[in-house]
Amino acid sequence: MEEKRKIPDEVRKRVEELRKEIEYHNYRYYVLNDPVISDYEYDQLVKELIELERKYPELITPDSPTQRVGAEWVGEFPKVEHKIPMLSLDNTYSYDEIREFDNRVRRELGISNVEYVVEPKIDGVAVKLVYEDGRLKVGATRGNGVVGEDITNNIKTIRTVPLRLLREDIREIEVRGEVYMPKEAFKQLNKEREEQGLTLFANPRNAAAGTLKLLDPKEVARRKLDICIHTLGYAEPSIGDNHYEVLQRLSELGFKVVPYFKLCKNVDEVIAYCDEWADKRDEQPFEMDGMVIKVNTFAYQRRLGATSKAPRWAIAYKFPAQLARTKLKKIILQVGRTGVVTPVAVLEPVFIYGTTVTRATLHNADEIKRKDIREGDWVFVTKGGEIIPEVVKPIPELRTGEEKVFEMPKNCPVCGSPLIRYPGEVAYRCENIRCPAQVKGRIVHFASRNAMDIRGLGERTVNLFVDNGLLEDFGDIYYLRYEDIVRFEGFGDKSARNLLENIEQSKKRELFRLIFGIGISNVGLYTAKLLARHFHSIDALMGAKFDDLTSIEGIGPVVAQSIINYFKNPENLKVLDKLRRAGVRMEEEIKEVAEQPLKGLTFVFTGALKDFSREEAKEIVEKLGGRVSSSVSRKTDYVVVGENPGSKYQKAISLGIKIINEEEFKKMIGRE
Ligand code: 0OW
Repeated sequence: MEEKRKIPDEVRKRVEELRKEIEYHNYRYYVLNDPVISDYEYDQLVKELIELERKYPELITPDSPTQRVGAEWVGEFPKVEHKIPMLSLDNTYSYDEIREFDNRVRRELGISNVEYVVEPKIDGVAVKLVYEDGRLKVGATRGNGVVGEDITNNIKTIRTVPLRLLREDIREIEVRGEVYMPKEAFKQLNKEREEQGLTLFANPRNAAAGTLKLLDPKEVARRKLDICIHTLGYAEPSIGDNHYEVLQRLSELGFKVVPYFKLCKNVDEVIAYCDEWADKRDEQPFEMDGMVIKVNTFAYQRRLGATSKAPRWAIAYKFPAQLARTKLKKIILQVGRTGVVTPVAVLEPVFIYGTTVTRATLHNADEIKRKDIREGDWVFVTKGGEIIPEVVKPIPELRTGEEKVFEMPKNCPVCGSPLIRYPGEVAYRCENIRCPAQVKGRIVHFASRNAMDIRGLGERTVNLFVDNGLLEDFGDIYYLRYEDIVRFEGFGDKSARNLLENIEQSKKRELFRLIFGIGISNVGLYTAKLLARHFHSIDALMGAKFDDLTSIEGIGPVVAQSIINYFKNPENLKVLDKLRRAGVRMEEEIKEVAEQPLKGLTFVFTGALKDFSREEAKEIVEKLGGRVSSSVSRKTDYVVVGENPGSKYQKAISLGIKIINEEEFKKMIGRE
């Protein structure tokens, strides 16, 4: 066991003092742009700390200001699971859509007025920062929203990321923010790259994303990234019960929060502020593609919950993107799997935002009437960052009188059933559950990639099978026979067998895919995962009462009622029964979920553990799918530090390996 030398207390004290003081001056200089000491005095503090850490390397910790720019990383960035999913944002492109958002929010909350916070939407890369006892532990990308990449080493090089907070009474806190490359730094970087004959970055966002993925923190540090913190993930203890207050607390903790955030008493103030910003964005040092509008009160945010993609308590308002002009040839109607009828504009092909556009959404009949869009009109089309182009407005001056005013038909264009429009809704719906368009839409959804993922059962094949009476619902999929399939044009022996094999494989999919695939309204992918993790089987979900459902974090009353209604419908139960009889798995293999929480992770132990011998700890790690190594390398995921750690601890620090103590290790193995 390595002997641990005694370090004089006054050295420990001085090192701590220096770290706190340097961090504070960092904050004053980089975040507030308001230093209170000269650069020379600041440099003396850093020099003294470097000298003390050189003499006593065992005092070096990852959050020391001297550790901002670490060693080069080798191989893949480790994966990090987000305790709370990192959601993205739904977009709006007009003030009316902002009003619609406000109407929905107030309707769902059942209150007459809601306060919002409006802030610039910085065009960067979404990241999260996790602090424990005021020290930075992890910096990670959003990834797919559930699992991101650990890029702590690169995040630490951003001068406006505090390595330790200005207050240490915050036990645990996670914040979300946007890493961006300031316009000036972007221009400078592309100039350099041009001189070196390298490819140029298309925009600051791509430059920031590319930089964060670099393996060498020194190169990252050189590129002058910046960050704005905009959302609290969680804090223990709480730092406020509304967004506006929390942004102020975060700033006091040492974060650079998103600038120019404003508390708006109602939607009119929100729109006025967005309008004010539409032409102010060009003078900002950062790229911004719009504004973010958030319900201010956290209790209301919790009640509104989230969809699979985005919170229901926030939206982005995107500044109008570039417009293009073309002829609207005709308006066609698309009937979706939920029966919603969407008018779509068929356009003379037009090039916009890097693609040729021939279709654009008209959203709904109200929009067409409000904008007075007619078939045969010349129209302006926009295509923001989103992929769905939209018809913005007609050009009446170019009308010849031949144009046709659009009227929503009384009946479904596919099955002829009367179209219904519920009060307070803009959508027209075909309510005929047997409408071929809905039947097809439901089957395509059931077989889609995020649901049961049945390759070869896309829109074209589903249309063919439904039109030829092979499929009436997604339950029939599991009763398709080889001889039924092979007689169709385009299906040879091999493709028929492949399709049947893919269908057979899909019987064993994870439960969340089935819950998402059966198409319960308002249950998207994220909610399906919540429900699968909570109920573990379709039967348990079917038996859930309203209160069981709303007691789940992220499931609001609207979703709960949709689930109850779905399982009350005998048609749905009939189809579920077909699936069950065909052997489709209707429950989660609980053991699979629990079995391998440490799968693929490498641990090194140093120092004596209180509750485990080295052997026992090794055994537990291996039983849970992990691996134990005797030496620390870049491939090490965790170094578990017990009493009197040895040189492996230093090595872990110098390599920036994640260091956990015995308590944290016990939490990981479920022994807390
Ligand atoms: N880019 C931004 C920004 C912001 C969202 C995050 C999740 C719930 C609300 O400036 N100011 N505020 C939010 O709040 N998100 C932003 O960016 C989002 C994060 C993920 C995708 C967008 O970049």
